[in-house]
Amino acid sequence: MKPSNVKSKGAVPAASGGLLDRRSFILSGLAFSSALTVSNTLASDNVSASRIDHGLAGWMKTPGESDTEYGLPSKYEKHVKRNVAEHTPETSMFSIWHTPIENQRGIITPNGLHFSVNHNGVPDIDPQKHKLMIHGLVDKPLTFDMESLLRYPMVSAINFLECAGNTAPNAVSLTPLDQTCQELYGQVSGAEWSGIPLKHILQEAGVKPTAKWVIVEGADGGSHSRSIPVSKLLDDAIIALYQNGERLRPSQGYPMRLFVPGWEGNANIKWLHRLEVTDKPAFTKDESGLYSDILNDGKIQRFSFHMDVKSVITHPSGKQVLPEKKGFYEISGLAWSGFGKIKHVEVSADGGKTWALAHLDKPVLSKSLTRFHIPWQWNGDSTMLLSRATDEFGHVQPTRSQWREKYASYSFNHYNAIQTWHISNEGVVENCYA
Ligand SMILES: Nc1nc2c(c(=O)[nH]1)N[C@H]1C(S)=C(S)[C@@H](COP(=O)(O)O)O[C@H]1N2
Ligand SMILES: [Mo]
Repeated sequence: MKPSNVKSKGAVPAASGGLLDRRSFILSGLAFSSALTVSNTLASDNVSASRIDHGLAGWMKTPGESDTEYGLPSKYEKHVKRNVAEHTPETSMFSIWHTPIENQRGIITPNGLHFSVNHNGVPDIDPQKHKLMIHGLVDKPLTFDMESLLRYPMVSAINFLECAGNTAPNAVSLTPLDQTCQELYGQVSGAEWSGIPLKHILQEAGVKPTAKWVIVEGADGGSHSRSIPVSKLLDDAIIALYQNGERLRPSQGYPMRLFVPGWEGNANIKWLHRLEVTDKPAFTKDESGLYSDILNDGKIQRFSFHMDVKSVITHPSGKQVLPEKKGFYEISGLAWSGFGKIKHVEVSADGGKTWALAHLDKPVLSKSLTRFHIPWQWNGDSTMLLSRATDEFGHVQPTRSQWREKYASYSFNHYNAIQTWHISNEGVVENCYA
């Protein structure tokens, strides 16, 4: 039976456009399956051995290969890979690599697919020779090597990381670019980050009462650096040493990085080597240049640390083609907020006229990707799919025009407007402004 033949008898509509109430959908016991039916001949008992053998694939008849020391994805999954942004070719020192989020399920991005933004290339750091120092407005300047850091108590949390420039094409392009979810939204990833709470290090060094800021510097040639308020470092910031259970990948800052949950990617200094405690921000090139946001009235928003509430439907999404011209699909996507937890996600299948609440997968964690789903019976007409997230503090995603009103026309950071995917009656999914 094809998925389009879902018996949606008993499933209650959740909004117009074919969105179904997920609970009633599951309870209605719809035995939908896209699997091939097992032929009666093969399944029956008195079938001859040779006929069964005929149906067996080669890998069922011989022992397999030996395993490897460090596992890799199946060779059949080679198409699932990061891509590098067109305007930052991989040969350049400044490069942006996107996570293929339309291939991801759940809320954790595999380490090899974590997005990456490198302003000065990826340094090759020998952990034996790498040092972290803290100095400035402290009682006791300190230097740590890897061995001493690895002995500190550690914490872990699942958090998203998003570049302030994620989805910039939709912020600045006057017409919607026909791009994939990876190209438009691939500068966000989710991981479990483990490391040492910054507060332990600051307490040990003894922060002077006049200290308000810390200038955090990376060991990449170019000394990427940002000023971070002491209050954030005492709150939930960590020196991350592990990412999804293994030591950080070089492109994520091996052997250590600053991780400031919910704050713009740029502030999460990779290849961390220096913390200078001060009473004022340094206005480094990396915070006064690309990462100050120009508002519509020409004023500049100097520090915009939090990543605002945002969501995107990943299934289906840009440049995909729905395999059946009408029928059942499960809409799924990701939502996140740099302020805290996602409270709810609404989905529209009629261009924003009516909305239904999507189901949120557990756990719904603070400052983490949150996976949402909603069943959809598509009638085959062209339509528009939208998602709109609200966080626990009541922040709601703006429309694109509301977002545009706030910022100068060439401003592209912190774009978090509602995404619209247009579905043609041929099932082609395309980025669209609505
Ligand atoms: N030292 C250093 N830290 C850095 C950068 C950099 O170029 N150098 N890039 C920043 C930017 S712009 C982002 S979005 C995040 C990306 O982190 P990721 O590469 O682990 O995804 O790292 C930030 N930290
Ligand atoms: Mo970034």
